[in-house]
Amino acid sequence: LTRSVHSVAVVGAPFSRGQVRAATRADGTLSLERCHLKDFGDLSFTNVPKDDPYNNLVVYPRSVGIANQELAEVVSRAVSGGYSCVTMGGDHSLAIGTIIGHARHHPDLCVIWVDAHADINTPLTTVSGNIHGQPLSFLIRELQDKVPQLPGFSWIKPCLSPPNIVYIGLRDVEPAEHFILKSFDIQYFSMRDIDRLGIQKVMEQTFDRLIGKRKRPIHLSFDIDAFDPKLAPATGTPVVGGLTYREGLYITEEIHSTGLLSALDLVEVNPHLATSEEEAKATASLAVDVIASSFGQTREGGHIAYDHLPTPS
Ligand code: 5AB
Ligand code: MN
Ligand code: MN
Ligand code: MN
Repeated sequence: LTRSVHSVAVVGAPFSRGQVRAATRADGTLSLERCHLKDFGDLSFTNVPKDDPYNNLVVYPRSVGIANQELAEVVSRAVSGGYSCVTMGGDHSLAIGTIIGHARHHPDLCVIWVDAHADINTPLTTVSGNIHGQPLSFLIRELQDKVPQLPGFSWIKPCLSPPNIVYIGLRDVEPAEHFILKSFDIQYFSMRDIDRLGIQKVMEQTFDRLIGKRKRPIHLSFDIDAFDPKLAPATGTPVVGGLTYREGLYITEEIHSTGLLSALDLVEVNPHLATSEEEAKATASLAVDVIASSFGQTREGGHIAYDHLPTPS
């Protein structure tokens, strides 16, 4: 009987300046079977006053920059302390800080980005101006000659290369983003690819690409809007035609089975955008399922509490 125990750090990052509308941590409580949880609390971010848009377009650059700098510290502390680090967002701009913080301790990490969106606009290609649609552009080394330095971003050191990133779930990719994915040969499995291959082959090919040659730590950046909006309505940028519950949990079960998950972002859960209490609850509990499944909760059950059966007397 094996009882593998994970030490998991939980960081709340109720950060929302990477987009115009607010996003918050899903829910106060989280408990995971077979895991030692250490709550690192909710970070309180400083909103920089007079945080004027860059180019009259990109909103809150200084607030996003400083918040991510603080978050990177916390994540790198957690990971160096031997924890797998779960960050509950908050909008997806926080992946700038979590990935940089994670990479300080594990420079060889790879990223699985589960999302309806590619989040790889540069500050010069963004149409919305929201930084939650841009985080990957600041992280990829090979892209830096196309990325201007935003105020508040001078501390950032890009730490990813195209071969170490795989997307799953894409279905709303802007033209400039598509150009970037193609010209840098970044692998993605769109919803169309999932329809064609099935989620099992998608996960096989994901691992072939990322850890086939060499085992390395996995950073899973999971945007709840990857799921179909019927399942995850309480999010800022829902897109029809998303992952089913079963596809989503298959992804996290397979990632858990690698034994390589080292950090997880669960982002874009925003109870304020729910139109009813049920919608808010459904989205939050889906987020909890994603986290639990990433750390070993299985749909088939487990016999951890049983090592013998009761005998009739
Ligand atoms: B999310 C869009 N591509 O850049 C943009 O939710 C959407 O973190 C970004 O994936 C969605 O604003 C950001 C239109
Ligand atoms: Mn996203
Ligand atoms: Mn998204
Ligand atoms: Mn395990």
